Amino acid sequence: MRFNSPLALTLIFGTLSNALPSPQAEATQTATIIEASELPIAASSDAATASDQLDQLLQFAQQQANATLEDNSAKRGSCNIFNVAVRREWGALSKPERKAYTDAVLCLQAKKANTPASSMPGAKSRFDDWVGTHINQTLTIHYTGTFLAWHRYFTWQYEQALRNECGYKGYQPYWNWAKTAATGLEKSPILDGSDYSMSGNGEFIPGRGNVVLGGNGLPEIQIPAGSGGGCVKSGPFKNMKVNLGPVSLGLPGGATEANGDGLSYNPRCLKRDLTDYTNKKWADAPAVASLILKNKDIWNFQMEMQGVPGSGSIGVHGGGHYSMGGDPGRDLFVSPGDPLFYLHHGMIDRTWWIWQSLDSKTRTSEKGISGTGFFLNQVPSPNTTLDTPIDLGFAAGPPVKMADLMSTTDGPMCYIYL
Ligand SMILES: *[C@@H]1O[C@H](CO)[C@@H](O)[C@H](O)[C@H]1NC(C)=O
Ligand SMILES: *[C@@H]1O[C@H](CO)[C@@H](O)[C@H](O)[C@H]1NC(C)=O
Ligand SMILES: *[C@@H]1O[C@H](CO)[C@@H](O)[C@H](O)[C@H]1NC(C)=O
Ligand SMILES: [Cu+2]
Repeated sequence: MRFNSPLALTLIFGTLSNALPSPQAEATQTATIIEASELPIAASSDAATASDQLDQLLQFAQQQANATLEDNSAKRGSCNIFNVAVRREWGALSKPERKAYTDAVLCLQAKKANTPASSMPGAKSRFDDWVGTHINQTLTIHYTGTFLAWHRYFTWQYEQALRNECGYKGYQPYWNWAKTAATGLEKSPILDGSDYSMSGNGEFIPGRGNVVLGGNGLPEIQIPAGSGGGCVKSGPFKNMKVNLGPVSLGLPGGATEANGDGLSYNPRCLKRDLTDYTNKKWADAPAVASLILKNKDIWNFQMEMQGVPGSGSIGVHGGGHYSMGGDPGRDLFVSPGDPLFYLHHGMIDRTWWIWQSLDSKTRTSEKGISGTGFFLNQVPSPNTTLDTPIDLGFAAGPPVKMADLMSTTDGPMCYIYL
C-alpha cells in the first residue's frame, strides 16, 4: 500500500552521549561500583550535567553486563568476557580502524546482491540487500512492537556481513548524537569529510526552505535547511551510488518526492544536509538522559524515542535522521542507503541497552515489549510477543524470534557498548 502520511516522515532515532569522562567518572570506573540507588533520578537540562549523568548510566549498564559475562566465563560456548564484542564510538577508533570499517562498507557495496532482480530490480549490491529489506518492511518495523529489536538484529547482521564477507576485524561503531550536539556535526570525526570519516556534508545548495513534518491535523514541525543539501564530495563515500528509492523524502514545504515504489534502479549520488539545529534540539545530552530516566515502561520509551505524533517532537531517532538530512538519510523507507544509518542505529540500540540495564529482568522479558505489527496499528494487528518472528529477507538469515533479540549477551548475539 502507499503510505504518504507525514507521520511516516516523522522518523525518530536516538542515542546516548559519550562525553569525555569527567574526573569523577574516571575515578568511579577504577574504584567504585555504582549502585542503582546512586543513579540520577531525573535528567538535567544542562548539557554538561546531563552528559555526566549519561556517563553514570553507561557505567551502570556496563557493570551489569560485565557481571553476567564474568559469571559466564567458566561456561563453554556462552557469551563471556573472552569472546564479547565491544562496540565503540567512532571518535574512539584509531584512524586505521575507521578506514577498515569504511573499506568493508565499500566492499559490501561492490559485491553482487542476493536479492533477485525479479523481486527488486534496483537492488544491485550486497549493501542494497539491507536497504531493500528495510524498504519492504518499513510499515511493519516502525511504531510497532518490533521497532527496537528489529533494528538491533538488522544492525547486528550488517556487522556480521562486514566481518564475514568483507574481512572486517572490528565491530559496529556508533554515532554519539549527544557528543555531536555539543561539537557540531561537521567538526566531529564522524562527519568532518576526511578520509577517516563517514564522509561529511553535501555540497551547499543555497535558497532551500524548511522541511515541514506533521500536518494532516497534527501540528507542523519545521526543520530548517542545513548547511549542505547536495552531493557528498569528499571522504570514503564520495563516489557512492544510491540505487534504490526515494520513497518518502520530505521536501521543503511538506511535499514528498518518490520514484514509484522505490524498488527500481535509480542510481544517484549520496546527498547530505547536516543540520546542527536538529541534532541539538532533539538529540542532545539532556534529550538522551531524559529519554532514559523519565520513561519507566517500554511503550513510553519507544514512543518518545520515535517522537509521539502530535507532540511536536521527532525524538532522538528523528533527531539523528533529520540532522544528517539529504537523500536517502531522511527517507523513512530508504534511510539505510546512507551508510551513516548503522552508526545512528548503533546509538539507538545503545540507548535501549542502557535503558534495559536499569531493570534488566523486566525489560528483557515480554514486559519489555509493547505494540503491534503495524505502524501505529493503523492496520489493526496482533500484539508483538516474544514469539513474533523477525525476518531480514534477502539481507541475512535465519529468521529469529523477538525472544532472541531482547538481550545482546543472552541469545545469538554477544556484544556490549563502551
Ligand atoms: C566492562 O568490560 C569492558 C570490556 O572488557 C571494559 O572495557 C569496560 O571498562 C568494563 N566496564 C566496567 C564498568 O567494568
Ligand atoms: C518483501 O516482502 C514479502 C513479504 O514478506 C516477501 O515475500 C518478499 O520476498 C520481500 N521482497 C524482498 C525483496 O525482500
Ligand atoms: C494487546 O496489548 C494491549 C496493550 O497492552 C492490551 O490492552 C490488549 O489486551 C492486548 N491484546 C491481546 C489480544 O493480548
Ligand atoms: Cu528503520
